[in-house]
Amino acid sequence: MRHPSVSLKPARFLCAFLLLAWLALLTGCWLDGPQSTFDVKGPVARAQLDVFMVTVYVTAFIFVVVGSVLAFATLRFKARSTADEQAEPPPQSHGNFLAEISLVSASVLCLVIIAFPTLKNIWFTYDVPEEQRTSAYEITATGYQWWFRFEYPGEQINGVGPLVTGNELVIPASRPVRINLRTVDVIHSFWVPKLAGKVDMIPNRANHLWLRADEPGYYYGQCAEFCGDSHAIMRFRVIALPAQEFAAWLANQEQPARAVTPAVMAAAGDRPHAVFASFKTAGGGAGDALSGSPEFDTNPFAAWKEKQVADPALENPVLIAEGRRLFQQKTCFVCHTIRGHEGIGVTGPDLTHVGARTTIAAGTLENTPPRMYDWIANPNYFKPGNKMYNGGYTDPATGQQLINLNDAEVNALVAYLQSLK
Ligand code: HEC
Ligand SMILES: [Cu+2]
Repeated sequence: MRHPSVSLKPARFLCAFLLLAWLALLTGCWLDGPQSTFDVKGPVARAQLDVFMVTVYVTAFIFVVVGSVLAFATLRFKARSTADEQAEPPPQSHGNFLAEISLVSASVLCLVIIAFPTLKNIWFTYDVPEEQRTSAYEITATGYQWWFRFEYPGEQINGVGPLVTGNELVIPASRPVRINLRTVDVIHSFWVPKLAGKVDMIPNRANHLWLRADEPGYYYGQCAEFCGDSHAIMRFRVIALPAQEFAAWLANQEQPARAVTPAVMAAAGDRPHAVFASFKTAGGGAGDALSGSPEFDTNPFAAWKEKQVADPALENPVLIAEGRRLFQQKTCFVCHTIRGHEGIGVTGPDLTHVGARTTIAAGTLENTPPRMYDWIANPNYFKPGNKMYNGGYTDPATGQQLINLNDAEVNALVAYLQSLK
């Protein structure tokens, strides 16, 4: 006897699958991930979703109509007996003016229905609407293989130039933000699915986009144009803050890097080094797994807020001072800027306030001491081919380590960088 499921026709499987997929879509269980374009949080993303949905409705309508006619014809006119099969085909005709005109008009109508919102939203998403332009905040985002640099042309720091940060873009909420898009190397693409996107960052071309976050929050961004080895983990975050908190954040960022002064050292007294025994994880420096997305204990926005404040009780000034010294000695400073301290490099992310970020390595790892340890000990494990690795760590040809760091040194560097709030 045949097993009942064997007799199920493939068509039935297909139907069942489509039905389940449709149910899943309807109940929304696939649609609220951190990078979902269906869970929109701003007017630009909403306009893009609207165009998408209009297209979905129109094409779904076409699918149902054409599908029904096809199903009807297939069932109604199928051969029911051998006689049917052997019979002459019915008289053939060619061309029916009425049918053709109606089909052409119906298609044109469908396209017009799609074209109206599409054209309207192309204008809308292109630039900040005229009436909001004066209140728009301007930022320049630059793509690097494989991280993002953010510059605030409106915030000039005396004798330095505009404020620069890396990988975490902090913006004012409920206010249009106009983002200039640049790249220093290949084509990248700037995409924050819940807010807006995506627009390419093209060499020698001044692109831009605009977005607005309806509410304060923590949003996920991603490079959306294949750009080499670590393209898939070229991520970033957007943190939207209420006006006052944004102003406070700017004021803090404009400060030079936090220095653990002798006064702080005195206050700390003779705290034992043991508290900071090692940031090294059991995995052995390289981490146990390629952590795809950082998991926060709390929600990421709360985690971000916690990161903004230093807790001197958890800091070891001696270790921090040692880390600052090593940052020069191990040549980290040639690629990274730490404004006010020794770092002056521009080929890597600005680290002036790196301790206040929730992620490192362009949104790849959560910014905790153990994860930072893992990153500094072996950056190429997490981001194959990254420029910190190739430029500063290991000779790609021979595999020989160019900067040798032992555990104690990595610990000190981590303590130092984490103190930069
Ligand atoms: C040859 C240039 C170069 C040198 C030298 C270098 N780095 Fe980097 N560093 C980079 C680049 C490029 C990145 C970005 C990597 C990425 O995310 O693709 C980076 C990323 C980082 C990050 C993560 C920052 C963030 O916000 O994502 C930290 C922390 C860091 N480096 C620390 C160090 C330390 C400590 C040293 C010295 C031991 C060092 N770097 C030496 C180029 C360099
Ligand atoms: Cu990219």
